[in-house]
Amino acid sequence: PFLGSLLTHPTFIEGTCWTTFIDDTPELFALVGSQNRAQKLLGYLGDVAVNGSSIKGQIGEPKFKGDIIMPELKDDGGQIIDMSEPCAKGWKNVLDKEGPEGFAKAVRANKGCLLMDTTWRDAHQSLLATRVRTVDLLNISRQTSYAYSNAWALECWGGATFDVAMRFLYEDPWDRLRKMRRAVPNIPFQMLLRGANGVAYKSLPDNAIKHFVIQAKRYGVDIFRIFDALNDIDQLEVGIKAVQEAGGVVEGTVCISGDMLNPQKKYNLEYYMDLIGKIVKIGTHIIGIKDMAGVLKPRAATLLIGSIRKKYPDIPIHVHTHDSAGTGVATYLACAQAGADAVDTASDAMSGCTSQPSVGALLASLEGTGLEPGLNSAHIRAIDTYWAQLRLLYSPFEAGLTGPDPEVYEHEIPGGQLTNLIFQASQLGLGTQWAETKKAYEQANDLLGDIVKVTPTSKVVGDLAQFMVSNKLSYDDVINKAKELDFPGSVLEFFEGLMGQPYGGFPEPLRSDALRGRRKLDKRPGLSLEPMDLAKIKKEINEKFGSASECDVASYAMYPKVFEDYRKFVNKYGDLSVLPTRYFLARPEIGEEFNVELEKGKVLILKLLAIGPLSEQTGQREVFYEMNGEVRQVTIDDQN
Ligand code: 3PY
Ligand code: ZN
Repeated sequence: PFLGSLLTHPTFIEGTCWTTFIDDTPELFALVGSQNRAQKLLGYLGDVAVNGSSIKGQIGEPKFKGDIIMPELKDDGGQIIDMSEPCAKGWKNVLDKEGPEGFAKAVRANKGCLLMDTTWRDAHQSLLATRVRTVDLLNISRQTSYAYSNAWALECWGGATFDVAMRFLYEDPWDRLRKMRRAVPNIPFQMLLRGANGVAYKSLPDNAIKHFVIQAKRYGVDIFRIFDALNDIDQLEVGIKAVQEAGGVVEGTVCISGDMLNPQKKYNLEYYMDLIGKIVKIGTHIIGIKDMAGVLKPRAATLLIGSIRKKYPDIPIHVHTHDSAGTGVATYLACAQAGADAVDTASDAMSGCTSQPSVGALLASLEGTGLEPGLNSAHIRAIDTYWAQLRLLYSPFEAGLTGPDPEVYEHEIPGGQLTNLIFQASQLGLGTQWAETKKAYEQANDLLGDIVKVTPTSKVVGDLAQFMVSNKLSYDDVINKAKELDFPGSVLEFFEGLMGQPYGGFPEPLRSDALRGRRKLDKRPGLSLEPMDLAKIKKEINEKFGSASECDVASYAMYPKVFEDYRKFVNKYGDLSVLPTRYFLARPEIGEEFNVELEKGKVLILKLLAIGPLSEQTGQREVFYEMNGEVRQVTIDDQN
């Protein structure tokens, strides 16, 4: 069947694009050894049956046990919409026809304030430790292509989703991108790119960033939100240039820090306008405003967006906030009224707190203002019934947030990190130290010179805060004992200049005292990094794992060890992205039947029959599964 599908594939017949054929059509190549896949899958299922899930960060089992009820969308006459094909209407058509400049023009000419849905990226990064799997995105993709057909974009890739996919979910992020793209052809896709860091935690050689962006554009990303965690323009420029060269839509982005209206704060209107001026000069199609902690209050938003709108009447403004303080909708309303072209929301059940503001709440708030986003509220609510079920399915990754935290105006912890820190504190049994950690975070930020805090600099501040709490160090202790303290690695990397240059410079004498003779970069790190030998990487991956695509090279360039571990896992257990999440995270009941569609048309019907007794000699157990009517058995090491 493999050779048959290959020889009759149109690309093969045309004889075009041979070099990218493996990347474009991995499913054909995945068929090789498909007989083996079922047995590998049984190995994973058997392991979960005996030892439970080993997914990092998972606490307990999913609260959702039943079958997910899929929403139907109805037209104005109450008829169920035929969704046998994805929706064809949407802003992606404008972009593909008119290019990035034409897209920007059309957006400026649009009267309403468009919405970007972040449910597929930032919302689950901020609420569920980035653990939502490809299968659960694809299952709702058809409905999403209809309900969000007039959306600015779906934010669905980049940020932490890239490494978490490989590291914790054993999935290929590129495979996810390709599959999403095929499933949703009509809505632009947006990703989050950390400037010169790509999707990693520190700077990479420029050629690695360019190579990464070329693959991302090629396999489905349209709009690139490019930021730098210190708003370092030299670092930003690397990302912007890479996207310009790849032909993507550039959303050059400014990160918001602190209260702009507080005269004591160093990040004020003048600072932001100056930075935006530099971004516009390098060349951006969109101006991105990234309020990663949710500290942009409505009045500040009116001033900032109003000023940008006035100075740059032709450039679309796209605003991103987190609802940590509970003020996100008020901020967006202010942004829309001051001239923002698009803002970011999440499906209601995946919104609020550290995530984006709720789409339903914003739609209601914009009603009758003349700034309506052009989405059908009933369809959006229908999609949300799916996400309400998914939220329960992923309950093992909840941080236990109970409500808004207006203290964010003081500690300024970004949404994604806030949930992470709460989660870590509760896992370490440090729940009571959470209030202390927040205070220490504020002090750590002051010690580091009041820096912009977002991946990766937010980790620097978080690591220093945890270091202070666990070693019982006060603000003054850190200053006075800096020459002897064994600072966390991330703090030293920041002081070395490996994350770029902070606005206003590094704090002295703390920097020198902490570094104690280590190097101090005063230019962007990429200038002193040798280009990566990407051809050599490809050859080595091929030798080690038997195949290597350009996407594999890009994954390896960002995360060599994570990529290798992922490939080893796949060699052992196969591609698990097709396994329903319930059985990925927990074992079924004895006798419970479920299906796994290995590839189109190849469905396995599985039933756990029994888990055998522990063998004293080997420390192993036999697990018995029924697979398409036949009894199969796997031997599993009991780790308990
Ligand atoms: C990321 O870099 O992953 C972020 O979400 C920053 O806000
Ligand atoms: Zn965010």
